[in-house]
Amino acid sequence: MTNSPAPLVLYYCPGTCAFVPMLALELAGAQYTPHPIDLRKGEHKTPQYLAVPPAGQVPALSVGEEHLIQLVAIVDYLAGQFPHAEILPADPIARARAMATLVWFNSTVHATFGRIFHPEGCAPDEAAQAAVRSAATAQYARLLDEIEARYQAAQQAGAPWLSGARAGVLDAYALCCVRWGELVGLAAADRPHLLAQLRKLADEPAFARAIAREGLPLP
Ligand SMILES: N[C@@H](CCC(=O)N[C@@H](CS)C(=O)NCC(=O)O)C(=O)O
Repeated sequence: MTNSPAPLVLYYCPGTCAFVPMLALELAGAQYTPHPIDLRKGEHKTPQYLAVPPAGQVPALSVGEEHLIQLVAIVDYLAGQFPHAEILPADPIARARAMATLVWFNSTVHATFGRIFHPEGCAPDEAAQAAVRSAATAQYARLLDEIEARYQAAQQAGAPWLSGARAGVLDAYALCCVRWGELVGLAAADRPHLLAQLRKLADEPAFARAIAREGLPLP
């Protein structure tokens, strides 16, 4: 076990993108307290939680008295704090490439689900919301192709995982997005290669721990 200088508390909800920093903590062998926040019950909008990370979303990571939000920033913090775990590559170019993929998941693929699950944030009336959801769903279908293509490209370059030789945060984000796709009828079932690869994540010890903690099945 590796000790961080300050106690770490990860605020998460099973099935959300908080799985990505949870995986980073597990890769690091960090001591942390997982603090579940039930989004369906609205626990992320309670005054108690809003007082912790002002955004009212998961993930959030408390580091002693400090509160970090935004998945990319949390992963970057953990990568710096636990260099032995190689949460992000040490080589600057490889790290920049990994960050580019992490940001692509966060700002493009994940953001698409924001419009699928909450079109009311983009359009005032129901017809317009249906159009937003439909367009975003079609966009995710194309992005799912790209996720699969990125796995193929990685494997052609000799790496089994998006994160390289060992499965990591990029693969965790891919898993999250593929799971969300299932919820909107865009399962990866017709992509047997991608599905088989993601199912192998259960054999990776850090993933196995995070998956067990969430209590959710793989796609
Ligand atoms: N940009 C944020 C997005 C976080 C986010 O979208 N979290 C979702 C769960 S995956 C959430 O908390 N949704 C509830 C809400 O926004 O009210 C990040 O990268 O941390």
